[in-house]
Formats: sequence, structure tokens, C-alpha cells
Amino acid sequence: MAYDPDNIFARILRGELPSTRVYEDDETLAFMDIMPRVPGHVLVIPKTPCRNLLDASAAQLAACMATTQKLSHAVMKAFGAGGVTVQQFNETIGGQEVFHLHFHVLPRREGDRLLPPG
Ligand code: DGP
Repeated sequence: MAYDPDNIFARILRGELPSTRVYEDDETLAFMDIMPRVPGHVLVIPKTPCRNLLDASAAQLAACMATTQKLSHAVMKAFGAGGVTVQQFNETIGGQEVFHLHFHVLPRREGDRLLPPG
């Protein structure tokens, strides 16, 4: 499937739409999810075009994973969490709604309730 350069996260990357950015390096950006499923729900994306896991390069995956690990430590500290759930969805049937590769970082606390996606 083709990459749509006007998807919401591409527009966030270009600064055309607002977002709460929490981390950025040469290859990746992390920002708060607009519909958090737990407090501290962060999204990690590559800065280069990629629809999802199915067309990602090894370099994009490595960069996203390194940032996901950094952000996991950060949200655990910031939100007093004991762990994180990392989720990633591919194509509509796989639960994907925004077609730019992204990883959900969800800090988890004892007794919390992870809201379903969507
Ligand atoms: P999914 O494609 O199903 O993995 O999830 C897309 C996620 O993106 C969902 O948790 C909501 C979030 N989202 C959708 N639109 C925006 C937006 O404009 N800004 C931000 N920060 N998050 C968004």
C-alpha cells in the first residue's frame, strides 16, 4: 500500500498540525497521544516516510525501538509506572488508523485500566 504524505503524523512532523512533543532526535519524534488510553500515552514515529511495520526499513525500526526504549524509561519515571505496554498496529484490519508507522508507549500502574484502541 502507498504512503500518503498528507497523513496526520506527516503533518505533525512538518509542523502543520500541533502536538505535544516530548522527545526528538535526527531520526525519530515522540509526542503525546491525543486520545490517551492511559495517562502518559506516548507515540513514537520515524521522521522518514513509512506506512507501517510492513514497509519499514531495518534502520527505521532500529531508530524507533531505541526511542521507544528511552521513552519507556521516561514515562515510567514521569507517571510512577511499574512497566510499559508497547503496541503497534498494521493496516485497517490490524487496527491501524493513522498510516505513518508508530509505536504506542503505555505506562502501566497497578490496578489501571488500559482503554481499548479507537
Ligand atoms: P493506531 O493507528 O490505531 O495505532 O492509533 C492512532 C493513534 O493516533 C490513536 O491512539 C490516536 C492518535 N491520534 C490520532 N490523531 C492524532 C492527532 O492529531 N494528534 C495526536 N497527538 N494523536 C493522534
